[in-house]
Amino acid sequence: MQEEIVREAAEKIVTMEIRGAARIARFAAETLKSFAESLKVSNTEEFDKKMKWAAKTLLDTRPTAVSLYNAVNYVMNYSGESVEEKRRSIVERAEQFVEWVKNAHKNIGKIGARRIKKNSVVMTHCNSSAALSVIKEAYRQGKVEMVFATESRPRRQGFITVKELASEKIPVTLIVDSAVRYFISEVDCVVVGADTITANGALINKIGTSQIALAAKEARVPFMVAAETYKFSPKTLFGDLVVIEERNADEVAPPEILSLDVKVRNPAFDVTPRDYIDVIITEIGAIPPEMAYLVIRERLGYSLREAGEITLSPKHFD
Ligand code: RUB
Repeated sequence: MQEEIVREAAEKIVTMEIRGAARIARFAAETLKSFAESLKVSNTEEFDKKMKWAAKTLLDTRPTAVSLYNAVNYVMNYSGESVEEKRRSIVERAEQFVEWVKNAHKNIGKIGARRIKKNSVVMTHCNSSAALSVIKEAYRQGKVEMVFATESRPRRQGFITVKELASEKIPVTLIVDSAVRYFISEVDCVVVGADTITANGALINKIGTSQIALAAKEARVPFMVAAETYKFSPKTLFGDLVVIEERNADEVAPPEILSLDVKVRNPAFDVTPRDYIDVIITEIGAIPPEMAYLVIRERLGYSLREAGEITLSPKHFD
């Protein structure tokens, strides 16, 4: 069954075998491509219907990272008169999106590294491929002395970060999330990734990010966000709020606690207002958070003028 390609991919995103906003986006684009390539249909209506189903199935996996929406939206804006033309268009668009991801990471590394001073101690949170591009490039340029990586409860993505840095011989210190303020005075700058940047420049990222931003502001430590332009949310321009995913209680507490009459809540992300952010490093430049609207307009093609007319869903899965 060709549908299995999509069901299996969705399962990998839900269970977090594939995780992190950029990886999820790239994987979704690649999945739509494989599904389109495998589809055996007799007419274009059937083709469109199946592609819409695949798009929706992928979108329903995790609600917070807008990169998933932007990836699916990009690929699903395919064109063509025949099944073969449509298929080719999807393959092309998916490949273009994957290139976007790869190039964005390279440029973000270069641009972000310029903002890091010599002999810096850098703090990061969770596991962000974009933030790590900056840190690794700055290290290559001899600017990073050491990295503090938070554990990032409950899923401990900090372990992935320390493994990745250690494998490149970058000095790294693992700390628990609650030790951030204890160590912040030893830090020269914070670099984190993004799941979503809203039209007003707020950051949505792994739970705990906003506490780090608060501690950084209090200690006057620059707080930098590494975010590719497909992390900016066109939907927020039209008033949509970002949905914060709440995951299962068993990620937080063991069975003996869950069996008690105790409520457990497990939000996966939080919101850092723009006042706490010094700069957002995108692949097209280092911008203040106040410029988020311009990125959405120039790079993603949505503008306020169109608010009355446009449909935010891509034309093929309305
Ligand atoms: C991952 C997370 C990352 C962003 C950015 O959350 O919050 O900081 O997704 O990562 P989860 P990247 O592990 O729950 O998916 O820069 O790789 O897109």
